[in-house]
This record gives sequence, structure tokens and C-alpha cells, in this order.
Amino acid sequence: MEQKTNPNQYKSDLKPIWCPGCGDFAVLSSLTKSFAELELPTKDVAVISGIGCSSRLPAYLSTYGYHTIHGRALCVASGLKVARDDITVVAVGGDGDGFSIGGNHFIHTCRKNINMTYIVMDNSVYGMTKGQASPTTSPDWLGSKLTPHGSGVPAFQPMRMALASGASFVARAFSGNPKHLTEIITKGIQHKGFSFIHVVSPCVTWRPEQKEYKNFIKEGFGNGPTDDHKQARQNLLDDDGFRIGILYQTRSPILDKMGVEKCSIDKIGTQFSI
Ligand SMILES: Cc1ncc(C[n+]2csc(CCOP(=O)(O)OP(=O)(O)O)c2C)c(N)n1
Ligand code: SF4
Repeated sequence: MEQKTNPNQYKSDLKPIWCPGCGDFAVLSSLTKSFAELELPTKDVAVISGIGCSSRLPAYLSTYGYHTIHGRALCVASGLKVARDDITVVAVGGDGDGFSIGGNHFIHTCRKNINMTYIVMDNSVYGMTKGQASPTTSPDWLGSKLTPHGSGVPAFQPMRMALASGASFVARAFSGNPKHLTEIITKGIQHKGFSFIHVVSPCVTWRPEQKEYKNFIKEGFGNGPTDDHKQARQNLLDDDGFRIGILYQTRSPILDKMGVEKCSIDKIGTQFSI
């Protein structure tokens, strides 16, 4: 897509304090490129995060933003989008934030299919709190003193969970392939409904072995994006977490302001209108 707007206009004056080499830099840069491609006015964009290294991202943007509390980005983002449908809402955060303490909200936001985008920068570790195992850490990872023999717990599968919970756009990208990442973010924002973008985003400090991720990345799921749920489920069967692309995209009913108002109490204690 031809770039008419300068991506730098979406950056704030704050310099990111992420470790040099952190995958989150590429997500910030791709997000600003997507905003520019879509020519979104900064006043019409809000980026909402939880807590974690990745959740610092809104501070580095000149759009509206809200660095909320741990695991609650989607709650705040949902309320904002339902109240202000004219705003482009993007929620961002880490795998700990989104799949552990925020796991409940992840499932239900997929189910509600609210028209916004959720980008999870997954490094399979709690980066900010110094490297503990997260929900997406493999059970045999020995890198944390808290779990010296591994966590022993099978890793959470974000793509499967999003698909099973009703997300209408499910995709994965890699911070080491920023062009593709930008394409996916742009498509996710353009999508009408809840778009979940799982970004493999290395933590070079607590998981230095993730610097090798680039050697494992493979493009595409099955024959490409599908709107067939069964096919999408099948395409995930041989996924090892390193396939990138759009897995699933469909149109399904969106929960918006009208939907919320229709289902709310008209007069307190007297009637419901459905
Ligand atoms: C209620 C609450 N519990 C725990 C914490 C401590 N805490 C801060 S960030 C974090 C995990 C961050 O990991 P992740 O979301 O994966 O982000 P990353 O730092 O890796 O980008 C935790 C447990 C907190 N801030 N609030
Ligand atoms: S600790 Fe890890 S996730 Fe946090 S900024 Fe450093 S490299 Fe990135």
C-alpha cells in the first residue's frame, strides 16, 4: 500500500526503555506504519494496555492511550469501543498479561466479537518481573529459578483458544518480519469484528535462545486464510507456534453500543428489552 502519512507522527517524544534487541520495538514500528497506511488521525485512535514490558507501548505513541492494570486491557478497551464506535481501538500486551491474569477477559472478548484489535507480544516469559514462566512457556523450560525443573504444565495455545472462543480474525506474525507484521496489523484493524494477532516477539534478556526464532518461522496455515472454522481447526493441528499468517477470518455478529443498549434494563426493575 502506498504510504501517504508519515508513521513517525504516531510516535511520542518518549524513547522506549526496552532492552536493545527486544521484539517489541518492531511491533511499535509496525503499528505506526499500519496507522499511517490507514491514514488514521491520531485523535481517532486509542491504544490500551495492561502491565508488562510490552504494555509500555502506548506511552511511545502520540495517539490516545491508557496503560491500565495487569490483565485488564481488554476490559477497558471493550468499554471504550462500545461507547465510542468512531474510534479505532487497539489493545496490546504480553502473554502473561493477556493469557494468565487476563485469560478470562481474552476468552470473553473473543466471544463478544467487539470490533477492535488485540495484539499480544508473546515471548513466553514474564519479562518485566525478571523472567518467570508464563502460560505460553513450554513445560520443560529450565531458565527460571522459580521452576528449576520446568513448570511441568503444558503451554497455553493462544490461537486455538481464540478460534474456539469466537474471534472472527485470528492471525500470527513475527517481530523479525516487520513487513509481514505490518500487513497483518493493517488487515486486523480493517477487519470488522474482534481481530486477535499473536506476535512471536523475543525477549532477548530472559530468553536469549529466542534470538534463533527466525530459523523456525514458516509462512502460512494450510492453503491460506479460511472462513471455514473446521478447516481452520485442522490447519492448526500441525502448528508448532512458528507458522505466521492469517489463520481464520469471517464475518459474525459484533457486540456494539446498539447491541448493549438493546439488552440492558430499560427502566430499572421493570423490564428488559431484548
Ligand atoms: C495484579 C498484579 N499482579 C502481578 C503484577 C506483577 N507483574 C507485572 S508485569 C507482570 C508480567 C508481565 O509479563 P507479560 O505480560 O508476559 O509481559 P512482558 O513483560 O513479558 O512483556 C507481572 C506478573 C502486577 N503488576 N499486578
Ligand atoms: S526484559 Fe525482555 S521483554 Fe522486557 S524489554 Fe527486555 S527484552 Fe523486552
